[in-house]
Amino acid sequence: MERTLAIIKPDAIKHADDILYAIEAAGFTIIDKKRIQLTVDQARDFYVEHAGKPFYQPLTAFMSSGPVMVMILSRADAITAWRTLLGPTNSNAARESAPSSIRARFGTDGQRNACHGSDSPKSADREIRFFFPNGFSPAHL
Ligand code: YYY
Ligand code: MG
Repeated sequence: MERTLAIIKPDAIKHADDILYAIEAAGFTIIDKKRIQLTVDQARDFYVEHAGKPFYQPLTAFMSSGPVMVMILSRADAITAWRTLLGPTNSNAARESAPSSIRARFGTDGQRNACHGSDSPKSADREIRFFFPNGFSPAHL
């Protein structure tokens, strides 16, 4: 089993129940989850790979604009499977090429795209530690 980090972004928190249903229907186990609000500094740190790009400032403002749900998902091939379920980064493109994907169903545009998913084993490891530095604690689920 592989693990990945998922985030339900502020634009889609109102669809959290439907998104959680889609995650479980696709065979993922939710190992841990928590609802939090990021500070702008946490959002900048999380997305540091994009520092300097034109969308970095608006992205980090958006990500800290309201509550998010961060989750550790487990499944065979979880990183790729979750990225596939998400669909393309831009929700408008997702509606063209992957209409049943989460970004097609629940996202708005190229920034407000409903959910995040780690893009590699290295980033999954970093991102899980970023939000769950003390390891996961399934007792509260
Ligand atoms: O991994 P993924 O989320 O699919 O895309 P990234 O290229 O890593 O970009 C991270 C995040 O930034 C994306 O989910 C939306 C936002 N973004 C944007 O606002 N404008 C862009 N041109 C590209 C990405
Ligand atoms: Mg990315």
